[in-house]
Amino acid sequence: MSAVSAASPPGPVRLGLIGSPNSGKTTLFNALTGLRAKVGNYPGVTVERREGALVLEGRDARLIDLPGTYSLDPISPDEAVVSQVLAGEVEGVAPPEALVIVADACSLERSLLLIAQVVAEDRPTCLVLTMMDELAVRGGSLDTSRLQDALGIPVVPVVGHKGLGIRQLRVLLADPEAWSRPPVLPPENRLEQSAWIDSVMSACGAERPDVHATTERIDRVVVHPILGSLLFLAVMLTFFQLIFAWATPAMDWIDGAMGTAADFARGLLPAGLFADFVADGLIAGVGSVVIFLPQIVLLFSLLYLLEDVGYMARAAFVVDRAMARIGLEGRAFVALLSSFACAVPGIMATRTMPSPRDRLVTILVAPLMTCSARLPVYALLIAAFVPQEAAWGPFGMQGLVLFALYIVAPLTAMAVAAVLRRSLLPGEGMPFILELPSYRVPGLRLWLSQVWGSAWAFLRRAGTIILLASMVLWMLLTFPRTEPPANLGPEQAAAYSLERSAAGRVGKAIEPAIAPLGFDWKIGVGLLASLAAREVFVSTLAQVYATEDPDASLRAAIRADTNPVTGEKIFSPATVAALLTFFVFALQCTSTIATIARETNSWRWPTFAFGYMLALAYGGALLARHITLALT
Ligand SMILES: Nc1nc2c(ncn2[C@@H]2O[C@H](COP(=O)(O)OP(=O)(O)OP(=O)(O)O)[C@@H](O)[C@H]2O)c(=O)[nH]1
Ligand SMILES: [Mg+2]
Repeated sequence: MSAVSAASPPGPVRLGLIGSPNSGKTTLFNALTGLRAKVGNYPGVTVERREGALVLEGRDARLIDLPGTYSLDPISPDEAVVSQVLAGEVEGVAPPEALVIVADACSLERSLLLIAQVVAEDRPTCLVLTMMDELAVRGGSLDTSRLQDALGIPVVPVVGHKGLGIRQLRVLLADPEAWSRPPVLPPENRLEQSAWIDSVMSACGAERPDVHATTERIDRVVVHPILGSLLFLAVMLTFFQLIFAWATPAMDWIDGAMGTAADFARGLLPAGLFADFVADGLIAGVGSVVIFLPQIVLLFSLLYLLEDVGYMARAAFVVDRAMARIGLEGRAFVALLSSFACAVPGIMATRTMPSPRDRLVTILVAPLMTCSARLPVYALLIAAFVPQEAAWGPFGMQGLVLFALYIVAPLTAMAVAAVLRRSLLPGEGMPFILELPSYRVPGLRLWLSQVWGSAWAFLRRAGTIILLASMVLWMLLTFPRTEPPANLGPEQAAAYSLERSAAGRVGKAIEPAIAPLGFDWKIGVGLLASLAAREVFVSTLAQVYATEDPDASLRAAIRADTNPVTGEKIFSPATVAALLTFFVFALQCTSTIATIARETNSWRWPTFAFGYMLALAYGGALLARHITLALT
């Protein structure tokens, strides 16, 4: 155990991780701290500083994970974070005392410029070489002790995702005061730096690795102009098929369990308002959303698998080529792809974009991407109203509709981006400079922990925002209480009281505005509630229908609901089409609105985004309704 020397500053030693994008910094950060920061096989995953506490050989330390950067001269907001943290310009954040450079051993030469700049900072610095496994597979080699001599700083080889070399690294990191320092600092002028780089490369006797043969072979198909696009479509189609095909049994099971829980609560509690609150308010509300856990888990399992393998970066490449005329650069597609999970990290991922205008356009269209909060709404309506039979070869109708909903949104986003480019935010698109990573066999542990993280985030939302919304809505749907006339049957009596509740009255009040879309006041209440978060639409409908008939499943209840005056089905094909379209386009998400406000530093842009998306949603829903009416 190394003793803390008297000269070392008080408090934990601060270590900063610096390196090129996709070099494995966050993987190391997670391995050293035991945290679960987001890792992915494409450049630009980390866009913010993240700190973690750890104990190194008995000494307290703090490790700072930083966004990837090719040099210390920042060209984009995420890269600027690195220079700001180094210079101690971030308020309340002490600069790191020692720097840990992380470099991909397979592309050491391309990291040497950054290494030269960081070493020239003249702080204790060490170098961690990641991807040593890949270097060996690709027939390259590197003499780390000669590299250490050439650089004058300690060098540790690791295989980050497997934890190899981490123990030695911990020992080294515990004592930065003892790290060797170069006798002469690397040059600061670019020209001399390139002479310096050559000398380091020859001094360490590096055998440059061959191109990753498997990657090259696979990419001949995957990024091929025609085959690549076809493959992309096939991958996406299969993706949505699986989400329906595999999730159903687990969903039915959860559905049953929720029903049992509600019955159990009713049996336990004395009949009355409180029992209604627990069964129809809490269990029906939260349960109706939790049912979609299997689909969420499947969605993220497949998404992370594609991402970890390295396919997502290719998908961005293929889509970018197909959309070359839009005027958005490749990094925008990476941000838009992550918006498929959730627009909030997607919008934050735009920090990798150097051009402020490109970045703004991307932020404004990112909420159109089909985020996972839409999935419960789509899945409910599709499961209830789209027949299950096979429609097109192996592809079922339900999966196809889901695929269509997922694909319409990005196409619209491209169109909106093109319009913004030609009107409010003109400018030339930047060239595509996304570096395609090697294909990698993803680690099971990483994959499971990513999926678990997302599943947990979904459950946490259900336990917080959805639970809160369910409580508030139950009150609004229950009070003020109006006694129904005695001659009504139980179901009509419930409907009578519901219509006269606070929520019912608001729904009735907005009914004229949404009637052209075929929506009644119940859907109106759901739409208003969904402004907080999209899934709340599902929990609200569940509560509305549970009040009328606690025994029917939500799916069955919305199928059966009819207009009391005309006797027509409320959820007619035209209404369902309009409703799905509305959810494709509307910006019903307070977190996204807040994130846009924060990232653009104004309320103008979130207002603009909300407005144009509402216009698209209303117009699109109206169109969808009339097309469906004409067809049926
Ligand atoms: N084969 C191999 N893969 C690794 C190693 N270390 C990390 N990876 C993988 O490399 C990819 C990138 O890892 P990250 O830790 O996200 O890289 P990063 O440097 O934080 O990337 P940015 O945040 O985008 O700058 C992931 O798919 C990791 O699983 C390693 O030593 N060997
Ligand atoms: Mg990272």
